[in-house]
Amino acid sequence: MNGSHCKPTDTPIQYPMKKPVSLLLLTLSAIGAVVILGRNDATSEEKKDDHAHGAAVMTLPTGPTKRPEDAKLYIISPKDGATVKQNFTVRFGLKGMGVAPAGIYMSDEMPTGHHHLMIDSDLPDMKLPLPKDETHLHFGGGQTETKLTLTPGKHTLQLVLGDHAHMPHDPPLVSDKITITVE
Ligand SMILES: [Cu+2]
Repeated sequence: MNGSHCKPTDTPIQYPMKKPVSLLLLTLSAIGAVVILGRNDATSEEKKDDHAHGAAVMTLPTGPTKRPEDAKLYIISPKDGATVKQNFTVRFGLKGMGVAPAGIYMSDEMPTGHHHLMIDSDLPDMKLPLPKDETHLHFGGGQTETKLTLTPGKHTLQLVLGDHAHMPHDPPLVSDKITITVE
């Protein structure tokens, strides 16, 4: 195992930066609704969103965000056991819920979240906001894929969905952990 030297490159993580996020298309597959939001950034501190078309004032829940029992989180690619080049793309799959940027809470009826990728890591405490470091990547802009560069050898990847406040849902929605070989 060679887990200490992994680092993402080209990762379009939005939240530490103040650059504009253009229109995000949120396909809420559970409901079949399509909602278009424009946001300037994706920080959870942001209280209001001048560009949210037709969105009412959001009342954020205080406890963990409920999610549908039958929602599914999975890594589309690479496949478990795959061999990949040092630079490769990871594609995130989510069924039964929508993807929304960090800071966005739609409603109890419209559960959403954003992706978190655990690299060579065990699951963190599911009752706390997900950690943020080079092995716990947040995709607070609502991204559904990323490019990674990892050192040659075996690595594990696992997704955890987080809510508007980077908290795992109730119950937590976690993908299978896959093992890949970087050549
Ligand atoms: Cu997050």
